Amino acid sequence: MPIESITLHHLRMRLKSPFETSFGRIQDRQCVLVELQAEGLTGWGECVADRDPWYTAETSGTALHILRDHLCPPLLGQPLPRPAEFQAGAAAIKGHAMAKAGLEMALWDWWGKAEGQPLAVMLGGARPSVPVGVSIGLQASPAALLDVVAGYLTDGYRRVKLKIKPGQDVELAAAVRRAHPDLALQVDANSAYTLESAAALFPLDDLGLLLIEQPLAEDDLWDHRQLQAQLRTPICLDESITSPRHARQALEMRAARIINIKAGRVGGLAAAVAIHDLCVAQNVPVWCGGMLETGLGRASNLALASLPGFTLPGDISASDRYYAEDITVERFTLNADSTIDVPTIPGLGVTIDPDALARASLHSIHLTA
Ligand code: OSB
Ligand code: MG
Repeated sequence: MPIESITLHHLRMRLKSPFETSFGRIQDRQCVLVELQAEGLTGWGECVADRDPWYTAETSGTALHILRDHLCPPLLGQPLPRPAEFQAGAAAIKGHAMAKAGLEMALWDWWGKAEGQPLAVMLGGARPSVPVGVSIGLQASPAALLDVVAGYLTDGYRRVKLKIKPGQDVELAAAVRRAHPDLALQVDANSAYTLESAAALFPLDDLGLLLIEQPLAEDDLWDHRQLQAQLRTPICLDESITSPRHARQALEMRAARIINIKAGRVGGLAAAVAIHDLCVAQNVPVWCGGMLETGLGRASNLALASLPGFTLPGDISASDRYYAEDITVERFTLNADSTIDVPTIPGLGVTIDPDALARASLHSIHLTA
């Protein structure tokens, strides 16, 4: 079943409201969709690299380059590989986890459709719905933040994550804690502190947080170990965990007690499942992070989060939290118990709306055998 073509769609999606983190503020989200054609079936994948190299080094531009010039050419005209075969072939290419993950996702989708298997089942998922929370960006003032939190609680979210950065941290978390004494609450610094400046975070230990996500630099496992030794609240690593090997080493080092798993950051769903399995074996809780995905990546995240070790709520909010117009026909909605249903249709279980795709598309690259 040779691959006839691969189309790369470079998208720009308008967020309903700006999203601000310690690394910057965005109003539009870019991503690259991978559309793979073989044997009359189409596999779709989402590469979560954004326009700017702020979260990690990859960008939509580097992903387009690596996909077009390195990852796709060996596949064109060849039999469609299993995800594991593709990863073995791509292992020679250093880095570019998000580019690899986007193409791998399209392979999972294609094989799921070909074999009548929903992605969740292929990955070993067990649950029909998964607990979710909402990730709230930095706001103009503490009062504005309290309003936004109250709005999401009214929507039904029972777990809230606050973005923090130096100068906008303890005061914000304390204000939300005072207003909501029993709320499942956590913070994410996106690597904005150093071991020295992180002393400002010690008062967070008295706020009963679920976790403190990625306080220090992404390549700073050792200093996370030093910081964790001084905090009762678990540190959760996001940016720092780029492979199953790093996950193992971080746990051995006690650099964190919880891991945020994102398939894009670790090079694909296969590596994400491997990290899940490693953490389950060591009794380390994991949860599924988010990258402001379209409906396509959201479907993938829901399938991944249905694995049994994902015991903490994921950053997988309902579709209406993100985009005025998504590119999938299906929309994900929040259940009354702060869960979202896992798709049950073969593959990712979602369909692309061609008109919405065209409206979001900046340009596309069509590769043929
Ligand atoms: O650090 O978890 C993060 C979004 C983009 C890049 C990095 C992060 C995030 C989020 C949003 O926190 C999570 C979501 O998709 O709702
Ligand atoms: Mg994070």
